[in-house]
Amino acid sequence: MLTKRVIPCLDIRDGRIVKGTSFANLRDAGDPVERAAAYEAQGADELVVLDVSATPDGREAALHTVEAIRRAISIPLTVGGGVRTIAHARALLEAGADKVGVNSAAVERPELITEIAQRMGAQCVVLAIDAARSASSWEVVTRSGTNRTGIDALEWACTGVAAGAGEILLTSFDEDGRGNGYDLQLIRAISGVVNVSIIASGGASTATHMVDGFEAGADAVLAASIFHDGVTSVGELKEQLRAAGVPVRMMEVEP
Ligand code: 0VR
Repeated sequence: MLTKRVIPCLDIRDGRIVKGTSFANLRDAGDPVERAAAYEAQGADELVVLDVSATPDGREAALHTVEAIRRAISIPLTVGGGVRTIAHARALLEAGADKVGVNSAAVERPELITEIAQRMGAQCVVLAIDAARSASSWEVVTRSGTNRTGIDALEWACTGVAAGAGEILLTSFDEDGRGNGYDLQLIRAISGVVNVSIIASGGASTATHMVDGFEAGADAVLAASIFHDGVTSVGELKEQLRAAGVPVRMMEVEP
């Protein structure tokens, strides 16, 4: 069985880590480079960096942040936030990202997924789906949760994978930042309609939440708040996941 991945997420605005609840009420949560290096040392399998800057200047700063993070870590790095063109995706990959995440721009123009996959490989394309509960399913939300698209998240996942997405970063808008666990029904529903890896995101605060996420069909678990707030470390979580029978990569302990 493939090892399951634990992935910290750095939401970055103007060069600083920020964190909120359902993408709002953002508070400062530290220095990106320092936290990235700390998470790798704790045993993180990958890192996701999400640029949530609101201005073009912020976007420019994000490229420099990606370069600085790349110099500090050697684990796989996915970068998303505001990726709208091939040129932007290429700039992020040249700055050191291994994969790029696309959300809003892909919803508006699904061809973007195919364009990136064809030029850089499907393994580079992470389709970020932010999903909010609706009356009968889940709805895709874009632009940092401010735009409810009316698009069914399950249908969009299928469309995105058919267009060339190599992986899905699945964030529950409702559970983001609340620490009550992932939206397990959402993970179960999406994993039932696509055959690419799913990274669960939004709401995890304990190892049990992560075990539940894996059992619901996730191949990897992402978290932000619990790591930034020091609730636990990646290493402690992985010890608990291993004790629960989850195949995780454990750090070699120095002799
Ligand atoms: P927690 O582990 O619950 O803190 O959340 C993990 C993950 O959902 C968030 O780090 C991230 O996806 C939230 N996303 C966005 C945003 C945060 C602030 C502003 C915008 C966005 O557009 O996704």
